[in-house]
Amino acid sequence: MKIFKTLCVLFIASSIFTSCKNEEKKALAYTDTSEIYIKGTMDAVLTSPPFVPAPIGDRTAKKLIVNMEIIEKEGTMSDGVTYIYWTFGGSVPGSFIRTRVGDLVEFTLSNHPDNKLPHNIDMHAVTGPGGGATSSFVAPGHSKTFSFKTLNPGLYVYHCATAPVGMHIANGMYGLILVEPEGGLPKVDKEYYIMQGDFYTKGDNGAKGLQPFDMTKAVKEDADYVVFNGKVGALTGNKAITANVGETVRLYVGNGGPNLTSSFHVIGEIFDKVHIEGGSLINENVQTTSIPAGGSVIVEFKVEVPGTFIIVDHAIFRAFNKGALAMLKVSGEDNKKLYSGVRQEGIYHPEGGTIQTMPENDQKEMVVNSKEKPLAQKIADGKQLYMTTCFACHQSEGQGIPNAFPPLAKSDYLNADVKRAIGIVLNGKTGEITINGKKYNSVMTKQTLSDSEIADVLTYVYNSWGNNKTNVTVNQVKEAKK
Ligand code: HEC
Ligand SMILES: [Cu+2]
Repeated sequence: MKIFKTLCVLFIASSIFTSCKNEEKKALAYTDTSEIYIKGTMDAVLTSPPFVPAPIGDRTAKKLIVNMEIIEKEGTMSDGVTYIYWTFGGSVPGSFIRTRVGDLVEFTLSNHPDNKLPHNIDMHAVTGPGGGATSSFVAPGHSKTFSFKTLNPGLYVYHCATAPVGMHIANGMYGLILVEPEGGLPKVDKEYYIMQGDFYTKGDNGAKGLQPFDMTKAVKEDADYVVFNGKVGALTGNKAITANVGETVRLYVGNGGPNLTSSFHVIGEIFDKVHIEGGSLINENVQTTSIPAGGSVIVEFKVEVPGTFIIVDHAIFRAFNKGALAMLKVSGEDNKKLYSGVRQEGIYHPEGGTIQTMPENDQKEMVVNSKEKPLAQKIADGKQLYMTTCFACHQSEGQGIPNAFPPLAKSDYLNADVKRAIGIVLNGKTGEITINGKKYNSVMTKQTLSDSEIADVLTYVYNSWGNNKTNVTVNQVKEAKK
């Protein structure tokens, strides 16, 4: 070390200085964190998801007082579906705890007197038996205090570890505790807290009413709901997380399980940095990152273009059929250099094996000259299109997916206004709409279809599944464009 320092001094004026400094920083990380000196006491600010407390910045290590209350309460799993959640701090996931390495955390766990069961907490950030579980086991109407020193920086899961452990976790008893390194994590513009969990209910996905926990399904790992932040739609529509073009977003992402590993992915973004497994190793330029049950990850990415970015578990049926779907809404100016939007429409002729491009003007002329196809032909062509373009969201019988994609079958919204329906396929749709008495607040992307294709697909939809048999003409589509 001494020789090293001397070298640094020798080269102080040269560019090598920076690399010496980096070496010293690295050396710091290896100092014995159990020896970090504590200066003063402070109360920890805890936040409920998707928010996180303020960064620690350059504050010194302190005695950090954390008070956590366990609350058992009924909440909403999905539209018309309720569930008795067991929570740390009243939310699923539980309150976010933010500390720095070397803090002495004095942790008090209180079990609300109205609760029915004893609970405890196992924090993966704790070095000690049971991660605190043995010292924190607490009956309703009681509280327990224990303390621990944070020795390793990283993002850690905490959870209840009272028997049957799986059941306590399955009911929502998990959250995240962040231990920042000396000096804090690098500054970013937006930080959010997201945690995945799998849920097991007596009734299958969508079955209404208060749904009790199903132990048999949990043992089989046959989840009815896989969700972010405790419920279907916790982070969609007007509850989406937000950022502005040019900002860097950092997500603290956990996976409470109890069973499933998450294939965490943001559609239309690439993670610039991933703290693998919530630790110190940073990977770069990652599409999908794996989060084990009882594990975490920190991802960072700059948002360059505006739009709605869908956050999913890329085990994709979980996203579109079980609820593992959230949204990040980015506002700001378009950047056509980075992302063009639709530049040209083409018609694909499988027989010819070529993609023929069709500039907008030519298309109009062709449409003017072409006669309206016979109804049966339109329905047949429209069905083909439906099965490749619309089917993924609105489903094969137009039945949609509850809370995600509205039905087209017997849709009062569809049948009330043809022009509006054409507009939706032409331009996409976002914002709250009510279909057959149910509210949807989601995103339908603009569909890349020609005028005659839109006429065909809508004619097929209107002539199927009990709809009002409207024959949508190419001229109506052209009218709607004006
Ligand atoms: C990526 C998923 C997705 C695809 C693909 C998609 N839609 Fe939609 N669609 C939606 C969503 C989500 C809404 C509701 C938007 C909102 O909440 O504002 C919607 C709404 C609608 C509505 C109005 C509401 C209703 O149920 O009557 C119509 C009509 C519709 N879509 C037709 C189509 C047609 C026709 C196609 C294929 C050409 C299609 N959609 C493709 C997701 C999709
Ligand atoms: Cu518990």
